[in-house]
Amino acid sequence: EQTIYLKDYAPTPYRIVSVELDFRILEERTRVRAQLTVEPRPDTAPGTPLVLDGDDLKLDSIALDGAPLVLSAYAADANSLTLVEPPHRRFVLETEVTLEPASNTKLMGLYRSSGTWCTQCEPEGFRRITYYLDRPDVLAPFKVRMSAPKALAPVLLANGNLVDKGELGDDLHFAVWEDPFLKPAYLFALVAGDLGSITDSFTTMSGRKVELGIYCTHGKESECFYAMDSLKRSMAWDERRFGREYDLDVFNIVAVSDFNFGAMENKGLNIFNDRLVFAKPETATDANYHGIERVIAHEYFHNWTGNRITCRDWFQLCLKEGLTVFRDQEFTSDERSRPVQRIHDVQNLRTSQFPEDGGPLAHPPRPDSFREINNFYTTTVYEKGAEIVRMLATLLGEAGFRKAMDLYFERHDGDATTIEAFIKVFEDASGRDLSQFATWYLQAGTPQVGVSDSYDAASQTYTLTLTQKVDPTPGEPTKKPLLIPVRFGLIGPNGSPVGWNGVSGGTVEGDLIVLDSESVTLTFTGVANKPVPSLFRGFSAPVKVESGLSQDDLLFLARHDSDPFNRWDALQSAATTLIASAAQGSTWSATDADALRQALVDTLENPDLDDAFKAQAIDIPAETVVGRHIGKDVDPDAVAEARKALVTALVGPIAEKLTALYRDLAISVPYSPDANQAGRRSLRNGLLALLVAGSDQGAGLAAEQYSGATNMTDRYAAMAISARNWTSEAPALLGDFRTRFAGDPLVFDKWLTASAQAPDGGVIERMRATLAAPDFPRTNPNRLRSLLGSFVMTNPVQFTRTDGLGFRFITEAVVDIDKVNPQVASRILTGFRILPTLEAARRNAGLEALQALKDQHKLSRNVGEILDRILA
Ligand code: HT7
Ligand code: ZN
Repeated sequence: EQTIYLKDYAPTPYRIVSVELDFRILEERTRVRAQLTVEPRPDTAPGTPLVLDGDDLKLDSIALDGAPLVLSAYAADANSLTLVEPPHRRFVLETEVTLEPASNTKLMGLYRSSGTWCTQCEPEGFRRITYYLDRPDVLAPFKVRMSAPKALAPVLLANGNLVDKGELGDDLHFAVWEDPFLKPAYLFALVAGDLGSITDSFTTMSGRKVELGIYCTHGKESECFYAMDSLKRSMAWDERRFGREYDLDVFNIVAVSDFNFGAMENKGLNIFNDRLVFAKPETATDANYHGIERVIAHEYFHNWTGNRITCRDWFQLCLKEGLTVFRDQEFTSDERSRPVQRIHDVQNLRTSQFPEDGGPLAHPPRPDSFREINNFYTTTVYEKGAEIVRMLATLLGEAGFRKAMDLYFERHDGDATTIEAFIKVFEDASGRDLSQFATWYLQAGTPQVGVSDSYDAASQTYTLTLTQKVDPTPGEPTKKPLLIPVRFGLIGPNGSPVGWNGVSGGTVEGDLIVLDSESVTLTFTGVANKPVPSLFRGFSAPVKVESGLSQDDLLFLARHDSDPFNRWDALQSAATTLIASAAQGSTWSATDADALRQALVDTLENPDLDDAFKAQAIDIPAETVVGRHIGKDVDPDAVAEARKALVTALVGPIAEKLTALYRDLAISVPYSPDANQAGRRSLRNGLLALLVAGSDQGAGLAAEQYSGATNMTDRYAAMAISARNWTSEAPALLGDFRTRFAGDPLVFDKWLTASAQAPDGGVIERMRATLAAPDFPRTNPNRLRSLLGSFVMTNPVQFTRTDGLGFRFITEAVVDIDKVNPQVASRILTGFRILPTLEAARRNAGLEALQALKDQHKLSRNVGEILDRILA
């Protein structure tokens, strides 16, 4: 199968001057007529063929400048349309194709979701709608006319501004939308359906009024207000923080039930997975509200970082995605709590990106080859991409970063550009040489930073050595040293900061060490007392630190570090180390457990810390995080057992205290999704998780909370914690939840997720039965991911069973799903990236299941690529 290489990039020989599309939508089929005004580029040789992309298309008719083309002038098949010898001047190419959106289960191109016609074009869906130069560096203005039966589709939407609408005969009507901004085809969107809506408006900083609309299934309008509020706050924030104003008169969002991803930033017409729009307290959790706010912001921010400035080719994906994730993280940090958001984002990075970067699917944030671009919408491109932008912000400082971003918007507005151009902007704005820094984009793998230090009391000299190394990753046997910003502080014996007079041996800029070679030794003079170093404050770089700190030093940092991130991290490291060593055969001492317990109690009782932070601090690292820390020959049963034993040891002596605290944290006022209330609930549910895993009374408390809950956050937490610990009440709670919310698909997802996390031996049989039920919606990505995605990613005990049952359950499901929706199938299969970390029996059982999948089935390019990379 064909591999595509970045080095082969060349501009198209023809440019598309403008696009006019006419969609005639009828119940059974949609006819698409495209009029493309095309011209050769100045350096294109006469006679150069024009090759347009297609995918699963059948050409009905073709004309050039109004005259039908003779057969010898073109060649068309499902995947391309070639004009053999186009005129060497501007011309209009007109094509017609017929689509059957209802049978488009891949959910790319034009498809129907619960009756609504909608599109998904990123990255290569537009070629499933019409023959086109379907690549991000081909920018054109689009005018779209659409007609449809009024009864089926009273709402007709596309990008840009509505310029005409009216009635046609036969109960049809039409609308014409025009987008004045040049855009790549991946930002095209169209929606036609019978939808309800809510409307609002936003006045921009220059005083323009923008009409805002959110469209949804009838009856769901009242669940869209949090999304609307998030949108307005995003628009205001982008003006305040980045000086970016919205540019069209309309901004519409449409919620659909069948969607391959979270949402899509189509120009002026964002399309959303409905799980990221709908919210009401009885059915949505605080985490859902948080997710809605974040993704609404993310897609809105793409208007500048993605749409106005887009990518030259798909290798540059993290140009828009990494930067936009950074922007949405900053938005949430400003709207809620910065330290809590940072911990949240780092937890996410460590549970998803680090495993990707350390396994068979590792790739650089800016890859240089792929077989299937859909497989590269990864946590490395998104979340590591955001960390790289964050490091730039750290290196340049707030003002320097803003200056560089201003230059980026000024210099590249209207461009389809590259990572190199982005870095160049930062070099020009700051005067810094960022050539070594750019390696972060080009090299895979998580750097490991080693730390050693010594203190000489006589000379009051403190010496700190930092080393870096990156293990080989697929296709990259040797690694270059990176430029790593280390934000740091030195802490004295009484917990206050320790100063120094001078430092030599490396670059220190204020509170930042610039680690730019394999080893740097810094000598600090005038250091009055032996300090404990607090390194990578705020997680200033996406690295793993081998701090060499003792449990005592870690717990000292947990109490005294002025940096909240490092306080949290110190507790996590202390707990991870204890669980990992127990899982590998040693046991912790009673003193270690006592000290960690005391640190947890001190954190809980500290009046200066907020509830959301405390919740994160008492969250004992998940089995998957500990497994990753161990790194190889992992036995998930042993990890689970060690984790359970540690929680029991920690909780036992303080169960009464924790229960009292749990009870005190009950909220008596009506539900609000705000950060304060959500923080209080998360702390209370964090305590519940400890009590259920580590005490006898926990299971009963969870059951009590479940039945008394007045909101979904508390009800879901009680059920999910019970399921994860497989308490004797868990089956009844799951059963009640399923019937109580029967008929609500987004709540069904929650049931599927919690069910898949049960660690008992019966979970696979139960999941099989769920999947086999005749009414299980087999084509809906949310349902499939909630069940299978959460099983592979968060239930290592059952997924990696030595008898191979968990692995085979997934490969069998992947075969079925692949026939319907290859994108969903390949994403589920990525769960097998864990194999190299497992002990031999499990690893071999997993490899056997994968080999059988490869040998016995014809697979899509999506699944084939992931499979080959894991098996390589
Ligand atoms: N830029 C969007 C990516 C996306 C997508 C990718 C593949 C298949 C379907 C998709 N839907 C949306 C979303 C984003 O990052 O904002
Ligand atoms: Zn994005």
